[in-house]
Amino acid sequence: MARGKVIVTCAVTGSVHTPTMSPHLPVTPDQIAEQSIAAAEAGASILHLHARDPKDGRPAFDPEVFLAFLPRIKQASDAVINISTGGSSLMTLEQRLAAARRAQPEMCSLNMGSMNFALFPALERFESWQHAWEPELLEATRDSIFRNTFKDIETILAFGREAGTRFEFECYDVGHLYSLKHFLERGLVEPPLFVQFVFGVLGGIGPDPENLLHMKRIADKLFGEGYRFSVLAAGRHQMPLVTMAATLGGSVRVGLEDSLTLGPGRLATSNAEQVAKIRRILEELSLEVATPAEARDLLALKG
Ligand code: KMH
Ligand code: ZN
Repeated sequence: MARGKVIVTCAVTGSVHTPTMSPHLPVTPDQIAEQSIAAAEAGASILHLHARDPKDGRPAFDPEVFLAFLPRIKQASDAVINISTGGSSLMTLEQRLAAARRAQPEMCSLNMGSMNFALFPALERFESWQHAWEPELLEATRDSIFRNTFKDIETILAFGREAGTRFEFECYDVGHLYSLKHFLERGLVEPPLFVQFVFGVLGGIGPDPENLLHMKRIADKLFGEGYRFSVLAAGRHQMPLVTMAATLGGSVRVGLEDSLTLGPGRLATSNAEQVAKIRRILEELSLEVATPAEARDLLALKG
């Protein structure tokens, strides 16, 4: 029975970390494709994907950059492709949607509210940068908003209805669960919902175990049997909180988008290394990992 299985998502590169922070962060299409395929081979059944400018690793939205790696991943693996519509907080909504409109994937992320989304604390941790855009981007997040208005969310949902794309609903605080409930009541989203609880982004809910229990308690109340939760946590909180999620019956997201490390003071050398680690933990806990086919079935994806 797939119902009790854990869906492992790997978020391969994101737009939060920058090349100076880790030499292992994939940035070129080749690197993104290779690391995605290896993550799928290690046990990830969903690949959450962003693109980067191959020249300097800057977050990118051009669909052509996505198309330089998406077909390679699809050809080499059966994993579910999940394209970010969050992009980066410095992109417009249409920039964030451009690749999804073009590729019409099985799944996209959908961020459930507007918020501060700060990267600037990382400025203190590095003395020099490989590229001038890195400190500039981090500094810009001091005075920008990750904009996801109700109308923005409706626009992305309308895209999803047309494309047959379902969503990873990213909820960074308890209020975002109530916003999702609002869309459920309006009939604009349908169960089974895949709700990603996001912990540890500066501007969102903190990475405390009590917060995970509270998010789950409220989501259980709002969505009952009609949802499946997954957890991602930023930085060093990643493995402890996703492990807690799995023991509570949830799914997990790992990957270099969310954390560059494998453990304290140790950079992960690839996305696959993090997938392999959570897989070992899950197996030690006698929890089974869902295959891509089982994930499609559990989340009612178009396949
Ligand atoms: N970087 C994560 C905290 C998105 O791509 O839509 C959130 C994220 C957003 O994955
Ligand atoms: Zn993302």
